[in-house]
Amino acid sequence: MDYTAIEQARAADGLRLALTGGVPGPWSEAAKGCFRVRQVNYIPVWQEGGGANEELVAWTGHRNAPTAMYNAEPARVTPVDMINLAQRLGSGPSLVPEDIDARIVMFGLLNEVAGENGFAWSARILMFKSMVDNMGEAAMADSPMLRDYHYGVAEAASAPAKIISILRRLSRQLRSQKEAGSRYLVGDHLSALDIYWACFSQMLDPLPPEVNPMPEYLYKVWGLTATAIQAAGYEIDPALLEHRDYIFPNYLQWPLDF
Ligand SMILES: N[C@@H](CCC(=O)N[C@@H](CS)C(=O)NCC(=O)O)C(=O)O
Repeated sequence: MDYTAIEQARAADGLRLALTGGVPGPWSEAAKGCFRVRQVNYIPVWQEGGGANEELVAWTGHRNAPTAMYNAEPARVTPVDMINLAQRLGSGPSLVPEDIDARIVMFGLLNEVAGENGFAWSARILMFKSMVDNMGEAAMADSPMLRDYHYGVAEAASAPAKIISILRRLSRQLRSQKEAGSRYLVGDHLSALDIYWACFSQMLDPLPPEVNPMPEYLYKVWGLTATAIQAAGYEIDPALLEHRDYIFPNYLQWPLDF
């Protein structure tokens, strides 16, 4: 991915997208996927994962990624923001089902996968727990990520059960969709939820380095999720991974580029 310097991006018009650089951060990757499917061009800007990102904060008001800046409009940051912006600016296939019930299920499951206290949020809490266990609380005290994503001992203790309940609900969704003859998580077309789950599944089972050349440490860190939920008696449903193995090569950047 060819990132543009912040100063230059800030002076430009159109869509500028701050993305966690050098890693396939699921929130950033899924936003990229939505703009790709809707055929929206953007200027990519590097966000340093875990860094203070002062220049970015001065421009957008946000430290983390993805942050979408469209012309002079306010910054957009959440998955729902990304989807709505891609829908508004783009012309590719719609990311949002027409059917109201499918749409409600799609946004509900999206929140479970990518929202605050959802699957990836809880997986990230487990990642922080391991960092605190290994390096000590004092060494992690200044980490902006522990602060921004509300790390705590109680949150870490409840994370595996939260993750498992979300994965079971996704499995149920895929099962009933399969029975209805669909490969997608809702309805019979691709939706934003398929993109989000494909990208977020990396925190359950990372894609291999041939198609996903991410740093070695992330394999270890993301592997913690599977270890924790397996220790709690959960076995990964292969259907969850078969889904993303279909979505990635058919709809998203493949191999990944970050
Ligand atoms: N802004 C998103 C959350 C995005 C998010 O969690 N981003 C993470 C993962 S890509 C991130 O930027 N991590 C690196 C950091 O915080 O520096 C939201 O409000 O839902």
